[in-house]
Amino acid sequence: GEASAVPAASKGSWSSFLKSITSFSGDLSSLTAPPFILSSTSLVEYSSYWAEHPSLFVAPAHEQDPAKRALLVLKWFISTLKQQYSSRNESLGSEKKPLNPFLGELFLGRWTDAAGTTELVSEQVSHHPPITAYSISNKEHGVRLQGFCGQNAWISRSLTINVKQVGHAILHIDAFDEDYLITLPPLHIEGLYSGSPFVELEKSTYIQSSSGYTAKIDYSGKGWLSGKKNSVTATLYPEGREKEPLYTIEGQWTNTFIIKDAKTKKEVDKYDSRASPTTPLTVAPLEEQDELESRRAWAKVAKGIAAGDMDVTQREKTLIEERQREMRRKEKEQGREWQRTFFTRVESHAVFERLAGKIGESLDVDKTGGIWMWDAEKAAKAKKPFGEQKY
Ligand code: HCR
Repeated sequence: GEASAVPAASKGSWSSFLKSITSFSGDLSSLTAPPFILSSTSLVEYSSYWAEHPSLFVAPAHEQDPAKRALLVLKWFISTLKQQYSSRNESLGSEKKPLNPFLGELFLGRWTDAAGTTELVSEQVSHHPPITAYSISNKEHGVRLQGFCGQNAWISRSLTINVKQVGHAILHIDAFDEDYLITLPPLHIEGLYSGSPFVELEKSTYIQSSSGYTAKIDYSGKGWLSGKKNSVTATLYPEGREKEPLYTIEGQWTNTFIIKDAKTKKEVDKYDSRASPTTPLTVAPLEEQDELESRRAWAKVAKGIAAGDMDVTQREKTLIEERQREMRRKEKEQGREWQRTFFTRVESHAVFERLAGKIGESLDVDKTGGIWMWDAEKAAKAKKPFGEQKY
């Protein structure tokens, strides 16, 4: 069979883990995985994957032609996939199980580079179901991304974890007062048997712009159409005219993809992830962080994981969980709800509704605990990252 990446001492716990998940379905955070597959990074940090190339993120704001602008949005989106879905394989050797964020957990930071300052605010807005909301903005270029997401999972017989993402993201470009609704790809986790899990994307997603363009992105892996892992193809077309594409994209989201003019079949642009280093995110030093900030809150757990000390890890995790349970109990008793720092639950979302209809997308508020919107008033009251105030 496959070569195993499971450390000798963990073979037993890995096979009982595999046995335990065969009947699993629902909330992935409830899985208890063996220590060697645990990551010390909280899921609330994953929102940062959207903008590790700030220059690609802001580029559409400077394109006058609306079709080319939509193409730049599509190019940026595909460039984020490698960060989102395969960066842990590169940095940690395989996909790992992230820490399960507590309600109210924050991850704040900024990228400073040629694109100026791009700010990240990520907040765990719901615990049951687990939902993360985020806002990423670059004021100088007038670009912001807002969204929220959660995951529903089930295991298939071949020991594959299937994950459906719930939620969406909306990119807004001030200069053109334009919105782009971005849907999130279904994925599955392969390599569980050999203890080296990795993500493959599947099916398709859309980017629908308020300016009348639709991008359809198709994902496939090894053994499928192209036979290559992490394959992606996409077309950009005027809304409602899928058969008349303006641009096509083909390649692998983990390394290169080529953009062609659909009529002339000539290459107009390409992207090579290996030639596009990411800008590191700056996060405040632990001692300056608020208690709700992820790395500060999980510091002791992270230390336990790094040291391979499961007693410390478990003890510190339990402390956080018990404190959370106590807070929920008090809130219930007093008939109030935890106040989110940056986001608010709303009844409807006009931009989403306007664009979603065009691509057959709908909101499933049961699965996302509501519709989560950036709340400018709350944000103004919240402290800012770095400088005199904390966040
Ligand atoms: C499924 C996953 C947690 C969720 C991660 C999400 C969907 C989160 C939102 C990001 O924008 C994109 C994203 C990327 C990740 O690939 C995806 C994770 C992959 C694995 C992880 C599981 C909870 C881990 C299961 C445990 C196994 C490895 C033993």
